[in-house]
Amino acid sequence: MASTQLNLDAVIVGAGFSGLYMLHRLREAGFSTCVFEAGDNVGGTWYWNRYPGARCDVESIYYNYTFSEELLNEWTWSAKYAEQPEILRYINFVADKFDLRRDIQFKTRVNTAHYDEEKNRWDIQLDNGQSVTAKFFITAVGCLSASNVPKMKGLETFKGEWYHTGHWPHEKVEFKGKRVGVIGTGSSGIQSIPVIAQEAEHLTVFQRTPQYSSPARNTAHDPEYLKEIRANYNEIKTQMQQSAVGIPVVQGERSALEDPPEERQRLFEAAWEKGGLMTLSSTYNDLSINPEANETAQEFIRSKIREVVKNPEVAEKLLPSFYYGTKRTIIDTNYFETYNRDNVTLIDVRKAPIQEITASGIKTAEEEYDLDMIVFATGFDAMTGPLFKMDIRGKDGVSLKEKWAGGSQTRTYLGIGTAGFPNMFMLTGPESPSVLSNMMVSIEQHVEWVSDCLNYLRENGLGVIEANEDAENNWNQHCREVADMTLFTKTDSWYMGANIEGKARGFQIYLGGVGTYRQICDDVADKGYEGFALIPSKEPVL
Ligand code: N01
Repeated sequence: MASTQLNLDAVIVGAGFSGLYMLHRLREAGFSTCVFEAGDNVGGTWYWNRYPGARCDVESIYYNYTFSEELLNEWTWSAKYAEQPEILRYINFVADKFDLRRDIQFKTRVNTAHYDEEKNRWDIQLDNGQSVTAKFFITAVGCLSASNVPKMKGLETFKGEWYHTGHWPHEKVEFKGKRVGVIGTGSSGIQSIPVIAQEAEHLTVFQRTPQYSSPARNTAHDPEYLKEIRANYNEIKTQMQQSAVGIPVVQGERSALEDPPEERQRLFEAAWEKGGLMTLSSTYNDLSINPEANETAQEFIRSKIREVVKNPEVAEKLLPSFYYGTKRTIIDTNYFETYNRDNVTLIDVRKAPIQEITASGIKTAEEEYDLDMIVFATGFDAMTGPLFKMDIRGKDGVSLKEKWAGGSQTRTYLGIGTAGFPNMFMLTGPESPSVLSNMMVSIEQHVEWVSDCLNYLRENGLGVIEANEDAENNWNQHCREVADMTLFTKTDSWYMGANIEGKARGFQIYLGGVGTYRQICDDVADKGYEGFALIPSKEPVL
């Protein structure tokens, strides 16, 4: 980026899927803008999460940009579920195609972003000492980008290698001949464990909460199938946008309790055989809201685990008991089968908690395990974590962290704006559908909404847009009410902030569905950005 370009219409933080598209849209609309990105290349989540086995659990045909027909026709996904290197190649392809790199400053972290009410500008300090001012401050920092390495006594004394899945090295990590320990059995652990087990001399899995997981049944794409998808993509795109979670899903129309056990078993078996993210959870319409219905799916998966895992004691340790679907639904390739290998040991750290990391491994309340490598698949400080990594201050110098009281009082309007922080937009922010949707659909919707909004402000001579407190309180209440109608809020999960020590509990995702959400956002815009205060510009800033 040219060093003279320090006074911008918009600063965008992050060069993942959302930041790249935001850059493209704003540049096309004639706004001066720049992306600041901590990594040395594009990709965001897919740049950092390079751990073995990393794949997207949303089918590749739905997990791409849809804004450009040309782009859709130029890219062909090799498999039903794309692996991380292929997704990263795709993101690089997009960055090259739209010549995005010239407005991205890599290896640059935004440290602070302070709103100056007098000047109506955001003052942004970068970690290289550079300052930038911008009319608009747009965060495209992702929901799961602040890695969580739990505070464990003695980690600094460990003589071996250790990695977090969300910050995986760019060089190949060698497992061969090593005794590897993996802590964590969420999506990242469940994807990486089978792959590490194939290479490592021995793998010890430290599991705190057993998880429900069902087979992905990944396959290479049939060219004829892709041809058909391409021919019908407009219709598919509409279905994605109007759906509940951003992928077209055939949702069962009756309660799990309406069917006799044999029929339920038949449908669950069919879903298990078919594989895929929403297949099992969509079999019936009440698995996420009715505890008794949920129990039928729980028991079905537990029976599958007992069937797959040969050692009954190990199988017993792997049986989950929380409400199915209330932690992220996981699909896997040979996860439970991995526990049949001779070189894999499962340790229940709920029963015997990890006490400390020693120079030579991990010590639990029962035993000490010698390890050459520890892999932390321990997740993220989700939603608010990536925003709190920056010192963001709105009117009167109030920081976002103070306003949201460290996360417990998180309040947004539509998950896009928050009162007291004028001209700041959060792409896939807290209280939007974000992580409980196909992120690509939610990202495109937010980016398009924000760029339309900036165009509207410019066309109408408006200089300030700020969420009203009333509107945000109502939105916050609505989000909570919708979430409380489900079983999601009954489980300790990262959705609830429960995975981070000291983080207050609260459900920060809008569960009303991406189709409904899109309609709400469109209605707000159609009504002249109802719920936002709009103030005429004192100067022709844009
Ligand atoms: O993280 P997680 P993740 N001692 O928080 C355990 C997305 N994603 O990186 O459940 C011992 O789900 C923790 O135990 P518990 C997806 O949205 C998508 O796997 O808290 N264990 C849990 O088992 C996903 O949900 C893909 O009791 C500790 C694990 O670590 C999100 O990212 C792939 C511990 C953390 O699981 C996060 O997934 C990967 C401790 N002190 C990720 N602290 C796709 O396929 C934590 N744990 C697209």
